[in-house]
Amino acid sequence: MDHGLTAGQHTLSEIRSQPRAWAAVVPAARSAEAEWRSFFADEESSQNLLFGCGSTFYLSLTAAAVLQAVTGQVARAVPSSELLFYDRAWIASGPRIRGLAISRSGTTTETLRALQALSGRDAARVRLAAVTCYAGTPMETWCSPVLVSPEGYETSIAQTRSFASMLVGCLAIAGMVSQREELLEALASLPPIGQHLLDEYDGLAASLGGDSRIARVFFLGSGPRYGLACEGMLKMKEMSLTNSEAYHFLEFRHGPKSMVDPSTLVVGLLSDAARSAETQVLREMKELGATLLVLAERTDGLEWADVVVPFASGLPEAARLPLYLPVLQLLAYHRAVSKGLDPDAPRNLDAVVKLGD
Ligand code: F1P
Repeated sequence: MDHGLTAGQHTLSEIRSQPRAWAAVVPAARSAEAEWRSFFADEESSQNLLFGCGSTFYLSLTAAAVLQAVTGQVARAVPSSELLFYDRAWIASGPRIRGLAISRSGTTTETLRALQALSGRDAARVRLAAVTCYAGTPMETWCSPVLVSPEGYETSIAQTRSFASMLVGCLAIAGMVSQREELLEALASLPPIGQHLLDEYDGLAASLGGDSRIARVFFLGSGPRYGLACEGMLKMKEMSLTNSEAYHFLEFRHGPKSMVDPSTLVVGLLSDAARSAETQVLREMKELGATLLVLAERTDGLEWADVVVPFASGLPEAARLPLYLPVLQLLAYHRAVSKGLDPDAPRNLDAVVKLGD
């Protein structure tokens, strides 16, 4: 298949322009600071449910982990469809419900139906808000406030700039609700660091992505990084049709490591809190023959890894989360192109899943 120079042009330009979208979403969130603080005001015990589909479910996993960690409020992430079919497994009967729907398009049927179902419960006990990339979508029927990532919109099917900018938006919401000014300031300082990662590590992503010895990829992440590991896995599948899976770091020893051999790439999204336990897992996988790509704030003590991407941001750990994304997205993009695939046209996929009646 020859796609000439145009294969993946939308995807690549969206990946490369994401720092601008990160910059734009922080003031957009802050322009409704009072509304977001009041939405999450904990005058009575409430459960926070964050939901979406595909990428935006994975974003919900990361955002819920951060929201609970910084606010102390209970927050769970759930696929939108689960709220439709198994609501009792996810929703407790006592506390009030705060639902945060996350959807790039604002038109995914399962997410709209989940909003409709939640709004049909005891209205006094349910409040709904949304994070999206488009204004004026059907989600706004049920949600207030709505954070629109001003430059998150995309032509591509696979989410890249949209996902990362909505992540920055969710982190800004967590920062506003917890009144952590240092988190908000750190988010505002992310764009040049993201730009540096895009410029500096594109070649590395191209050489690793073009390595034809690699047959499968595992993404490992703990805490809020697990949702990002899942998103890395999804990009690899959607764009490059590569077998890929995501695990919490130490879960990888409990069975999945049996798949590791010299045709395996293991991508480690290192944390600060669990760094030593996580690096131990990676070292063991190296001994089993895997190639290792490690993303971390610092490079010290990682000399044994094949490739290390250091952030060197000096930012608080929660603010660093978007920095894992550019290299993971470039890796999937370059692997797709090296396999002769067009990342702009993933097999069997539509940008939005719309269901009939
Ligand atoms: C979510 C989503 C994408 C996926 C696919 C279909 O849409 O599932 O994650 O890549 O293209 O849509 P949205 O609700 O966030 O718009």
